[in-house]
Amino acid sequence: MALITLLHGPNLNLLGQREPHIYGTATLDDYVAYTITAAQEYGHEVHAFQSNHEGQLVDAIHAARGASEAIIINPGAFTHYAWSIHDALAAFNGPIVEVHISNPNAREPWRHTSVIAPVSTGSIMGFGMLGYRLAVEVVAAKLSSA
Ligand code: CA2
Repeated sequence: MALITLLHGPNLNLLGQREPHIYGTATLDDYVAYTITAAQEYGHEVHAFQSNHEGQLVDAIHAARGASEAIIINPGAFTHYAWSIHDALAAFNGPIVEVHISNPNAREPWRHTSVIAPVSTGSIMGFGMLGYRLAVEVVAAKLSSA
């Protein structure tokens, strides 16, 4: 059994309340429950946290060091400019999966840059909630081969 830290960044607490044409109608609780269910299929546990504040996400990544085996993170708009999150993730030992509900590369040019991608094991984007299951599968495979 491994502990996976699941992190969500700013505005993702509004999922299901606005912009359903982009993000669908599922709520953040739905995403978390779905990820927990997927992780349980591999015998893994999920600790989920969402914040609208960059420093709180940095703190959560620090807390995951030595406590969690893997991180799945949707940093929201912090993806595109939050170097403090990049640096915190760089100090984490274990698989890191960057996940996005939409495909930022198919949207505005400013979303095409991810400062998280260089310190991630890999990125999954554009597959909605399914992306979270794919992230769990990646983590499970990486941990079982570690
Ligand atoms: O597609 C994703 O998962 C994103 O990380 C979502 C971020 C966006 O800034 C990234 O470029 C891509 C935005 C999350 C905002 O979520 C809302 C959800 C409902 C209503 C309003 C905002």
